[in-house]
Amino acid sequence: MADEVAKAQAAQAGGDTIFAKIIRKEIPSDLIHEDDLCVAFRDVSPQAPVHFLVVPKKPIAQLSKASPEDQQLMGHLMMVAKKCAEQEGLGKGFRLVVNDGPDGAQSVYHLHIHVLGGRQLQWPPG
Ligand code: TR5
Repeated sequence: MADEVAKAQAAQAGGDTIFAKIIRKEIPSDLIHEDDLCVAFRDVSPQAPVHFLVVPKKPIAQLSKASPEDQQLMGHLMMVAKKCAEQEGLGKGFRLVVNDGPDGAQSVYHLHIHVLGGRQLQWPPG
């Protein structure tokens, strides 16, 4: 089993996460964007030449737990992903990924959008 999938299956939902600590600047990250609602920082284990995460400051555990009041925030995250992708030179295209729950191989239970690019990505994913 791939490392990431094993990690995801062992992950527990709930509680303070590593991303909350990054948002509070208790641990360092390679930050590429911050505003009132979200941050974007480079993934510590990049799966493509460019791989960063867009993370809401609101601690929503996973997409399936988002509520109707989060609708605008969800749109904001997508627009920040697009803006940062432009800044990172991903003019030829990129991919957004949101892993949700054990079957989705989610390992950190603080909602985040992966943005991957800088090489030809394959389809379908595993
Ligand atoms: O599997 P999901 O979708 O939950 O993605 C979690 C992502 O967080 C993975 O791609 C990890 O590589 C990434 N990650 C994990 C940590 C971390 C990080 N990205 C940046 N900085 C990190 N720190 C400081 N610590 C981590 N444990």
